[in-house]
Amino acid sequence: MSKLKEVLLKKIEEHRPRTQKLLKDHGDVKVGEVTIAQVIGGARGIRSLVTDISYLDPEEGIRFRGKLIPETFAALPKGRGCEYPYVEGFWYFLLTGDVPTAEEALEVVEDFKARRAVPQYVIDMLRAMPRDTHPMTMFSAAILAMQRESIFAQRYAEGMKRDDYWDPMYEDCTNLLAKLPSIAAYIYRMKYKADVHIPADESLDLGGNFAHQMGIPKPYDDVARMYFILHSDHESGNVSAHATHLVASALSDCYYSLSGGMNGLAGPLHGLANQEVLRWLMNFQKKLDGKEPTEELVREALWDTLKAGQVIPGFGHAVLRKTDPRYTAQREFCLKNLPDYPLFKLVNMLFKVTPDVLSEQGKVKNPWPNVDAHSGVIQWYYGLTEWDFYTVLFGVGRAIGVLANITWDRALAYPIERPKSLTTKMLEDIAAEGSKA
Ligand code: CMX
Repeated sequence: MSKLKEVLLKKIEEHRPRTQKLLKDHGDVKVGEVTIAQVIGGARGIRSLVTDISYLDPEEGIRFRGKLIPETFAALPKGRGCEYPYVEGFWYFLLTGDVPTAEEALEVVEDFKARRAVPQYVIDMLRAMPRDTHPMTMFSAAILAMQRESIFAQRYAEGMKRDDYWDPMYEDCTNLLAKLPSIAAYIYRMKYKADVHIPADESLDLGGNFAHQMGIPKPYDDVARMYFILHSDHESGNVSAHATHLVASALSDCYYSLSGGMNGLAGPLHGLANQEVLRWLMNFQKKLDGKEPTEELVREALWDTLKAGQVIPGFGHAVLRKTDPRYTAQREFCLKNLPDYPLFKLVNMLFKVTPDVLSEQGKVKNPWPNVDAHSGVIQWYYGLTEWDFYTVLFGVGRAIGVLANITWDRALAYPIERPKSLTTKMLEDIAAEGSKA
């Protein structure tokens, strides 16, 4: 058994009694109350999910296993000459809560390399799809196509003890995660780079090999590591995490589950917002017709978007009430590496103007930028200008978090999800009772 699996098993065995005790001794204790606004309003704020892998505080932003983004970047082992940690070491960290040593992280790097090869039938299937298919559709289809590889599904069919579920789930999740960057790079080069492909380089870690297979030189390897880690996890209630967890709760394997999660990520209110930001910026530049952008012109364009009944992509959040630290981390990268880049300056102008405009409109609970407001700028700078690919990058990153989570779902035997519905008439009756009281 690998070191990572040994540590994970120990953590699972230590954790199980905590969940069992909560259920057995305190199952009736109330966690909160639910209002009609929450029932109609997308379950916003209802506390009904458990994860120890990340926690999102509205003011402070995300913590991965208790660590803020800068603390995470600082703590994890990095390759020689790299500024950002190994994604594989981050996987170890998310799964176990322990910061791996360089040696432990490198063991995972080697394990991922051994699992990296993409089956030929996945390539054949991608090639059979019309080339104008959205890259997220291709990505999700590729994940689903590999379901026949599932060790969990096989072992379940053979009859396996519940306590053992986590093991084949871990194997499936690791197999799948190790292949995702190569699948993404294949889709990218097939669609946008004249169908010319670059074989994997066995000497490289996940981030390094992704940059290599994309055909983008250094420091894009570090950009990839930063990007995948930043997008990995945002606790469990966001659409991609929740969808993955929901599908997995039926004991569907990780191929079915992650494909479901990716389909949610592909929505414009979620992960697709990063491509929408670029579309907005490019339309704006086109309207400028060579004129220098000014704050006044940005303000006008923002109001045009709002008046047309559209959202400003990259701004607002269901939980956060401050600027997203994932935005700030990317901004800091830009300040260091591309401070004078015109697109970065334009994004800065949006950062300055949009919160005022959204506050003036008076609808949003959070007028500040989220992660998607910034991601396109860095990609564009390094030559990745095909913005409809951006959500696939988000997807590779998001997979790290959600696959770690569903491995733990199996370890703690979380049951099938099944919230209860009400009819509108029932809500009206509850409302009438509430008004009387
Ligand atoms: N532009 C215009 N209007 C916005 C807005 C924005 N950026 N953000 C929220 N609103 C509107 C909502 O549509 C809602 O309007 P209605 O009352 O008419 O329905 C109102 O403000 C209140 O919404 P909220 O409670 O502040 O936000 P929600 O929790 O409902 O939605 C989110 C959150 C992210 C979907 C929303 O802010 C949004 O649509 N943002 C733009 C798209 C985006 O950037 N999505 C990516 C989020 C991060 C990610 O998941 O990747």
